[in-house]
Amino acid sequence: MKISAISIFPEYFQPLQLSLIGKAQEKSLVEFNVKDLRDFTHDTHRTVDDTPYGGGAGMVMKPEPWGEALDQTLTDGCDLIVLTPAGKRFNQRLAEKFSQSPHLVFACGRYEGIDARVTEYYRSQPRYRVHEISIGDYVLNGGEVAALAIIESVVRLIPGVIGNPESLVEESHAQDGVVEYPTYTKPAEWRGLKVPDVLSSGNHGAIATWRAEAAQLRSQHAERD
Ligand code: 6GU
Repeated sequence: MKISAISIFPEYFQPLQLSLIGKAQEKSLVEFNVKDLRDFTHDTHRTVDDTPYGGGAGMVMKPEPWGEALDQTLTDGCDLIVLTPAGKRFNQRLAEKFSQSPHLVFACGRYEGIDARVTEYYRSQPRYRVHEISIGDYVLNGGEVAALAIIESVVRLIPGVIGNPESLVEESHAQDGVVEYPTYTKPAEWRGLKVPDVLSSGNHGAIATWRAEAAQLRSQHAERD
């Protein structure tokens, strides 16, 4: 899979060289590249934003640098992911869908967002799929941190990235909104707290039942959809 990101803060993506994702790159399972949006400006100040039509606070990202950057980055059949708090809420289903893509392109907006014609234009191009995505109901200064979260959740689903693929089946959210059961390891007692007896019983049926019930309780408590 190819992953591209466009941002005015390309250094944000430095952590992708670490750990799991770094290894996936070494194994050529993913190829990551990041572009600086300011490289697609033509004025001495490398301007990427301007005041909003209609007035109001903040600045809006200009369409021209985004158009030039995206024209040079998008490929036929790619998924363009525009990060915005106004987007569709990201979840494990979308992570699974994106993990099937040949090429993900992350457009990281800052300030009050990107001129709305940018998504409108690329949506009108049938060779691209455009997704406006949010990672939750809170406001970040820009899309970079959201892109990092999405990239990590997607890359770990690519076959060969995770050592034991069975861990992907049981884990939290793999089954429609049900989170994982609580887990324990040695010692059997820690600070007066004991590991539930059933887990040492050797009774695999009883263990499975206990885990299913504990997962249900946890899911209700987490109040997820
Ligand atoms: Cl994708 N961007 C910004 N700026 N804030 C967010 C977000 C994205 N998702 C949640 N909050």
